[in-house]
Amino acid sequence: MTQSLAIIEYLEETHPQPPLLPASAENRARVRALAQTIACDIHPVNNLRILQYLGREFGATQEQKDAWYRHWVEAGLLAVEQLLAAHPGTGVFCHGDAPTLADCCLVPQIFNARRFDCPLEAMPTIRRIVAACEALPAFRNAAPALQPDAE
Ligand SMILES: N[C@@H](CCC(=O)N[C@@H](CS)C(=O)NCC(=O)O)C(=O)O
Repeated sequence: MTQSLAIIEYLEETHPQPPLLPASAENRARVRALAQTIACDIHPVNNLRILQYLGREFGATQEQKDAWYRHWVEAGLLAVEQLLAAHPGTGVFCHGDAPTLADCCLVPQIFNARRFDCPLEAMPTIRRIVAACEALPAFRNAAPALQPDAE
């Protein structure tokens, strides 16, 4: 099984409780849009193979690769911040007061942003939501370092 979003949707279908998608089609569209903004717009251009290609094919230095990473992550996360801050559906979490598919995508992207020292000061809503997620054992136990294959 491949692709994070497909895997999460599979888990949602096979383990419907607690739900990671809201009850109404409109709200599901919002949650999926948030998740896809992260998984499809932000994540791919910052993946390791892209950064390695920039170095290998164009001679980009580490500093230039870091600048690339920060530019695209910051631009993408600022868009997510706007989607969250401006919407009445945002609650303790990205949508409402229980975690959804959107939070499942946001938390690892922020883990990655911290790893690359990407500034998050301009994203207060994201920081608040991620703190709420990180207070939950389910998110804490999913930290990369705690996985059996962590290097
Ligand atoms: N679109 C894929 C992306 C998977 C992916 O790229 N995973 C990262 C780790 S989070 C990876 O394998 N990076 C290594 C690389 O870029 O070569 C998904 O959502 O599952």
